[in-house]
Amino acid sequence: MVLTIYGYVPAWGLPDISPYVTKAVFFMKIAGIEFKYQPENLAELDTNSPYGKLPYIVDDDGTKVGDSNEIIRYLEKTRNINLDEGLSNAELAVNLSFERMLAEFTYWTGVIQPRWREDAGWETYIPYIVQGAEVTPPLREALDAFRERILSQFVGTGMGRRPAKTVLALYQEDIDAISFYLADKKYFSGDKVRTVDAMVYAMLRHFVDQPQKWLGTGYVESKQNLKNYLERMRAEFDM
Ligand SMILES: N[C@@H](CCC(=O)N[C@@H](CS)C(=O)NCC(=O)O)C(=O)O
Repeated sequence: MVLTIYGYVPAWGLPDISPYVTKAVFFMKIAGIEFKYQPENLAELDTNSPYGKLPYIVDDDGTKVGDSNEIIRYLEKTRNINLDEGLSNAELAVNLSFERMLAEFTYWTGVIQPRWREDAGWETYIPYIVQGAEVTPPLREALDAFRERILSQFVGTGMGRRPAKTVLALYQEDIDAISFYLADKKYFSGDKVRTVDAMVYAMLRHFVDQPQKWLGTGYVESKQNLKNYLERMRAEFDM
């Protein structure tokens, strides 16, 4: 048996519609870890997943781990992997800050706003979520209930109460920061691929590849260094 990672569904040439699942998958690809991908039964998400969120993994000995960061820490320990070897504490601190910014802030502006808050974005999203299946009234009801679940979190963070233009400005500030920090480096943290690249690359790919058109569409692509970085990562790791 091989390690299994549970996600939603793949889409747009990405391993999963969730950036966190994508990040964990990208980490395993960069680190050369073998895994199997399995779509989760959403009706059982709260009971199956340690935190009621995706991703989670089940290792070949049955160990279950939830949360992309905990998964990475677990894999580092059990597979004796350290992509961050040689980085100073200051470099690690900067990487952690960008990681947290993308995961806990930019995610809401650049993923939740276009896909879940905006009605047109939601209608665009549905066929991908159901993978082309017929949307019967009960399925539509279940999808809309899941949308409400996500939107209540969005409002809970306060981001979902802000006007679209404010959300856009915050999104652009974060993208600017990533572009400035990357500068002309090969990878996000220097000349070697590091753990942080799994997150930076996963999130940027989601912002660029998602089909929902919104005010932020095209902003990442307006930065030549981010475009080069995406092309480099894609070519080098075939992901
Ligand atoms: N901190 C978690 C975040 C995971 C997360 O928020 N996943 C979203 C999908 S992108 C989710 O499963 N949401 C369902 C819910 O919150 O009800 C991680 O890094 O894995």
